[in-house]
Amino acid sequence: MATSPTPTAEEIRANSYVGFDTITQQIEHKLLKRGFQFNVIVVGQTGLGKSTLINTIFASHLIDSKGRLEADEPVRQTTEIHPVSHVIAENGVKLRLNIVDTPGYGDQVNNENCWDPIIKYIKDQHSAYLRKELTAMRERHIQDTRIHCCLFFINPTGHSLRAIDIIVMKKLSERERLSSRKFGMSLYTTIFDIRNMIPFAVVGSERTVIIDGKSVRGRKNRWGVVNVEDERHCEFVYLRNFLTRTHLQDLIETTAQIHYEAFRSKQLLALKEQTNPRPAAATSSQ
Ligand SMILES: Nc1nc2c(ncn2[C@@H]2O[C@H](COP(=O)(O)OP(=O)(O)O)[C@@H](O)[C@H]2O)c(=O)[nH]1
Ligand SMILES: [Mg+2]
Repeated sequence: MATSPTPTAEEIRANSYVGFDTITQQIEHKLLKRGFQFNVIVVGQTGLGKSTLINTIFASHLIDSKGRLEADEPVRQTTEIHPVSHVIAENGVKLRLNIVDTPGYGDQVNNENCWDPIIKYIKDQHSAYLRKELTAMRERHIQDTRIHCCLFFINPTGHSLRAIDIIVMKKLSERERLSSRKFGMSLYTTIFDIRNMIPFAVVGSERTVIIDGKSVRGRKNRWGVVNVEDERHCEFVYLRNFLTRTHLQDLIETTAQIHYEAFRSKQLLALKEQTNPRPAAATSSQ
């Protein structure tokens, strides 16, 4: 908890303590009451360890290997994109997670256009937010389903990337390029260090193993044991720390202030154009 400096005895005695220094505590109180929202989409072939990694990052069993929230939920056979919601808490801080699985992505022989539902899903969340924002009696706090982060899984074959992965990564980053050109790169500068590390070579596990007498999350294999949280074994810690400990707020803010803002202004300008078309002469002079 942030603490504001307590007034000194002298300040109180002189009756000069006003108390506006408590505004930071007031803000914190309000934020804690509301909680935070973080929306992640995971993209990658079945069996690459998407569900396991999400559960490892948030140290909770949020999704099972079938992409279900509860074990008694029917197994989804379709390739429909379906978010699961979960509230986790740490030291009084509530985090509502929306995890969007993309079942079946890249599993087919013919994967043409398999990225369309993913791109559409991301765009639809922005449209839904804009619609809610534009109603006359809008809610004070609009429920946010806009995707803050996309975890893209690549098969660690050691061979080059699959053509489909390159296409999809390009499609996903087109949105980013578009908006950063318009709004400047300032918000991104902080993440350049991490960009040099991408892709992360990570191991996920929900099981614990004993290493040097300590119980850690890890995996046993033919060659020994992997401690997920040991930087000498894999890069899980770098990814987890980036997502939760250093850039959670930055990812949320970048989505709202850069990606959504670009989407919003484009939509509103198009709407204005529709309702109030420019005279032909002005258009042709462009
Ligand atoms: N060796 C290894 N196996 C993993 C790893 N992550 C998950 N698995 C295993 O791979 C299988 C598929 O994992 P799952 O998380 O369901 O993959 P998803 O289909 O991409 O969601 C399961 O048997 C996991 O235990 C990993 O980092 N290393
Ligand atoms: Mg899964």
